[in-house]
Amino acid sequence: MKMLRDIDTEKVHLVFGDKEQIDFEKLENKMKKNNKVNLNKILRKNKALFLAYDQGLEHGPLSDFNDKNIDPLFIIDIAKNGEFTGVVFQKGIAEKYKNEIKKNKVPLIIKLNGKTNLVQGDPISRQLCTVDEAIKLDCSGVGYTIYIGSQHESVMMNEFEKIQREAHSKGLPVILWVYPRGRAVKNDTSKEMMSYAARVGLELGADIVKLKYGGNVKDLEWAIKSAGRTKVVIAGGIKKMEKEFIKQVKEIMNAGCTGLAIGRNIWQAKNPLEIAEKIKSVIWK
Ligand code: FBP
Repeated sequence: MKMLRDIDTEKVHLVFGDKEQIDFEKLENKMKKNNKVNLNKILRKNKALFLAYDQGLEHGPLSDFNDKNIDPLFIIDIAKNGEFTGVVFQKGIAEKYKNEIKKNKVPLIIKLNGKTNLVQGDPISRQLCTVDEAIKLDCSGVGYTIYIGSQHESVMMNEFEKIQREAHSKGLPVILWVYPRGRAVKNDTSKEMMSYAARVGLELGADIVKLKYGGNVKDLEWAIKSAGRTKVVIAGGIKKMEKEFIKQVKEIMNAGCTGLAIGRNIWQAKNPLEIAEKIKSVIWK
């Protein structure tokens, strides 16, 4: 048996006697090796606006939801009509509302880990969905949270390392929520903590790191520098007055962020599409 390599088409041929056939396994491995992470599906003109909706698991339905936004269909509708560059769901919602997500062509980002807020002490958030399951659900990216400063951070870092490797080998972008938390953390949005979180995103190989912003632009600029080639998006936090929120979006974008990954400030708003428009006009000005 002879092996021939066709450089131009990057195919690997096997020659049996005078019969030549393509070695599909080798071909697939080679393709995977060359696979570039595809961020295009979740970015528009290199900017992002993600609609986060994992709060049902993280906070419980009573604290965040009303009669409208408790329904995932309401969120899918906002994501579509508000032209968000991605919507973030846990796998349960992604599975149960698969048809509507597909029909509305909203780029799906599956959050691979999560936890409730019922457990006390240093937080730990374990993997609940695999990269392959997320791919089967037709996702365009995967997300994962690490609580740096928690005594359990190494467990999450280790889990994330495997996810990052697998996702990248399949061309899938990885968004890392990095939230400083636990007894060791005094102020989770201080300059030290924001930039540490950003740097963890870069060091662990995230394509995009999601941070909480404390309101000091200079600190954010340092955090963005610390993230190097990892893009930075900012979380929304609890619902704020619209004027105050838009002002913050301007600060965030002027500082050099790629965009936002927000939930409550959109789907708790009286008119979610109206505020989404205002945010978009800042991001894509
Ligand atoms: P919000 O814009 O609603 O703050 O959502 C961002 C987010 O990161 C969600 O993805 C997540 O559910 C939530 O915040 C977690 O917030 P916390 O851990 O601070 O309770």
